Amino acid sequence: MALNTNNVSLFISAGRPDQFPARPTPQIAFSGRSNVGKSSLINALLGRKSLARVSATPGKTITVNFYDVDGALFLVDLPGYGYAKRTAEEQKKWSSLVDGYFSKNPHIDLLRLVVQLIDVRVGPTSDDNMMLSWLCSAGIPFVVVATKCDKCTKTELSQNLDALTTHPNIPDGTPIIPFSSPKRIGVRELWREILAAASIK
Ligand SMILES: Nc1nc2c(ncn2[C@@H]2O[C@H](COP(=O)(O)OP(=O)(O)OP(=O)(O)O)[C@@H](O)[C@H]2O)c(=O)[nH]1
Ligand SMILES: [Mg+2]
Repeated sequence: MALNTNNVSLFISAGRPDQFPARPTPQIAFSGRSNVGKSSLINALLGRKSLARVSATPGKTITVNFYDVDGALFLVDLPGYGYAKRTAEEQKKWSSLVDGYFSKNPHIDLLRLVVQLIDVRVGPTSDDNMMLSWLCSAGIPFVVVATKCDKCTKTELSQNLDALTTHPNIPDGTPIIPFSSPKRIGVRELWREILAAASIK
């Protein structure tokens, strides 16, 4: 691939929409419930152990993190939803930041793909369903990544992937990529989707 994925840094950890980068660089956003494995997946994609912070206590960092890959791509780690122990104040901050990502991002025109993570053992939660139907109605291109597939037996995995394929909120033809961060399953397939969406050869 033409992209040097070793040349990567945290561009900004934005706590407010006015901190989103003005630089016109294609963006790939990662969405999912808290603890689904977004930060781990970004580390796996970039072959790093701890570039994106992986938290034992979920949902505590409420920021939108922009990782700059070789000056050509931003990987955007959105704060996870569905974290029950959030205070009302934290929940408000979460909503305004995630809404802000889509409505106040100066380069939302450069959002090429949303990578929607779903825990393959759990299947889509009600929050996941809300996100999926919103992505469909907003016409934002997305792929589904089925995370933590190392925690399933082969039979469970194939049943759960089938259930995703036929899920009413996941349109026919949506790529569904089984993924495991520790085992690096799906890394290549996901990069292929990302590079194609960002038109990077
Ligand atoms: N077995 C297994 N564990 C995983 C996988 N991905 C993430 N985890 C674990 O799940 C927990 C949460 O992972 P994170 O990557 O921090 O999840 P997150 O979606 O970024 O969570 P928030 O930042 O709170 O929204 C950590 O304990 C990870 O080690 C995976 O593919 N397989
Ligand atoms: Mg995270």
